[in-house]
Amino acid sequence: MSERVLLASGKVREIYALDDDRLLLVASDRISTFDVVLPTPIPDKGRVLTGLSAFWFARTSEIVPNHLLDLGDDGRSTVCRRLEMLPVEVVVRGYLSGSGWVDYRATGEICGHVLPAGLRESERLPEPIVTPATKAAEGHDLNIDEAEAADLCGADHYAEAREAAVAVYRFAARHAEERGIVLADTKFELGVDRDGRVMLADEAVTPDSSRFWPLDGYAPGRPQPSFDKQFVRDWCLATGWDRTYPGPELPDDVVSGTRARYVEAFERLTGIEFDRYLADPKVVL
Ligand code: PZK
Repeated sequence: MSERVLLASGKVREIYALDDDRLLLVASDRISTFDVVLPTPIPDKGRVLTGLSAFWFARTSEIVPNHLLDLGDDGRSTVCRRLEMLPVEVVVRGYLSGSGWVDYRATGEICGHVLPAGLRESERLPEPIVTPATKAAEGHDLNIDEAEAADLCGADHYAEAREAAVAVYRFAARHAEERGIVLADTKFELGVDRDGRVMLADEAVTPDSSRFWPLDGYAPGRPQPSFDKQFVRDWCLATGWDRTYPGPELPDDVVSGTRARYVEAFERLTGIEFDRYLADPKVVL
């Protein structure tokens, strides 16, 4: 008997308190593009993201402990340890894209990291870099440098968090590349338990917290297509949508094509048939 008390609601998921020590995270099938949640869900998207997170948590627990306690039979909910969350998101970037590319082009730096001159959009960086961000008022992320992140988290907690994040990124990026997916960057959220242990929380290395690019056709010098959302983005923009609320309803072929891309990402990365996950989610653990 666990009463669920809604703690927070994100764009595409909810988080409930079960008791003082445990939370329930539930991933919906909602999809956002250009920061707008669309009116049409993508069936099983929440299950794909939940299964991928659980897969990575299970395979990286020797690198860094994590908040995962149990995976629900519905495939979209997880029971997690309740932590004191660090007030920064820890983004690890292995490639030059998004706000990193914007900042690099303007200044030659990203979050205080001075990079070699002449890098192209989407190019692989000499080494992965950590670019922390804070949640600004309107839900938008504000990039900060690592000294500010250390001030906000405490130097020891930040140092542990960033080392864990880089190690998990390296593990996941290598695994993904062997399966035909470039893990361009990924955002981690970490927290601290009662005993002061830094742990990975939230979701881990999903398409919603990362940039996944198809390795086939990867070429620096231009933006790369998103492994999961490119059909949705292309279709939405082709309608003439101005990227403000509300977004357009998606036609069936865009929904089914996008679902297929999420399922393909799950199957390539986990090596597990998605139907097996639906029958018994714990196969990813
Ligand atoms: C926590 N969020 C963000 C996630 C939302 C909002 N293990 C944890 N302990 C304490 N707090 C959190 C977590 C985790 N994960 C995460 N907010 C609080 C978030 C999902 C849906 F609406």
